[in-house]
Amino acid sequence: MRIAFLFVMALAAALAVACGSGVSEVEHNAAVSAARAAGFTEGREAGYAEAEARYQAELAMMEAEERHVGVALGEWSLTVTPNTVPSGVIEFTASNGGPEDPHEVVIFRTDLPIQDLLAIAEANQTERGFLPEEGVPGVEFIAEIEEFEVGQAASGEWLLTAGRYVLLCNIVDEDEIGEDGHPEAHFLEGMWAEFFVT
Ligand SMILES: [Cu+2]
Repeated sequence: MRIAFLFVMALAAALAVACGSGVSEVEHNAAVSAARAAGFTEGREAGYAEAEARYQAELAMMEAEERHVGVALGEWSLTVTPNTVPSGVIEFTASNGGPEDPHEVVIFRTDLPIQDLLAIAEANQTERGFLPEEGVPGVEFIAEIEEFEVGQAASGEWLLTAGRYVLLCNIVDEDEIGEDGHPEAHFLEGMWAEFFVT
């Protein structure tokens, strides 16, 4: 009787050892399932939050008041006022203060420092002083107010998202040769300004 009892205890202990890994495997599987469920919920909520944020941003833009920005052009300067506005539809009104040359306003979106942009324009083999409007890594052409005469104003409005922009006059005048022996390039002469959308 005592021997039988010991045998049963031994069997129970053996079963407990055998089941030990079995139990932990069940627990492990449950933990994996729980983690998957949590991850799925989290992922779905993250996806939803992202879509919601996008929708709210679009709504904000549609409801946003139109921003008005002035761009004063001269030889050789380009001044943007104000130079920081919230994202939305932004109307740029440029005025050419002369005294002689027509000007244009090209809007680029870029994080490159001005010195880099000037160097790229200066190294342009096709047209020295012209910043290429495509094909430059990190520089995205956004929009342009076409060339217009002294004493005139011209405008354009675009929906701009948050970021850093550079406004510049990209005219290279082949008929005017500067003191350096090169055609006059308005960008290289100093017609540029940074512009920020928040
Ligand atoms: Cu110009």
